[in-house]
Amino acid sequence: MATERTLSIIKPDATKRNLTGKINAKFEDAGLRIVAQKRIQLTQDQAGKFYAVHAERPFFGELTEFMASGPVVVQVLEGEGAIAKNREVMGATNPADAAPGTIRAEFAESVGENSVHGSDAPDTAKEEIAFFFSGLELVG
Ligand code: DAT
Ligand code: MG
Repeated sequence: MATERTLSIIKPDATKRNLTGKINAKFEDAGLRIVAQKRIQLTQDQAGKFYAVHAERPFFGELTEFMASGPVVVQVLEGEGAIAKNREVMGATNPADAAPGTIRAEFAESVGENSVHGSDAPDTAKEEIAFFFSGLELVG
């Protein structure tokens, strides 16, 4: 499998509870390398642009309000099959369905406040990395 990069976000519920280090340890233990990382505050409008694919969903307002409710840590993870591996380490969207040991099983509070985002495919990973990081911030 090829080396890939994927976009990860540590969401406001997790940054508020000071879980950035514990979540990063899960990534590193799984063989993912954090090759770019920054802590930022999104506006609801920016969160809406990032999650535009969900604009018609009934939870869109709740989702964008939550994503703007506090700081997030956006990061690029790199490794063999990083996109799928990250989704595995994250666990299912709803923490009630997430496998034991996954980030969402251990830390998520609800389906909405579920601690992490991860890109779901090579095309979205590329778009989502470019949404947050410039070429200068991405060393080889
Ligand atoms: P994922 O984050 O696992 O890729 P998704 O892309 O289906 O899940 O949805 C994006 C985010 O939207 C998800 O992390 C939390 C929120 N969300 C999804 N389904 C929801 C629901 N039924 N109620 C509230 N928020 C929801
Ligand atoms: Mg998704």
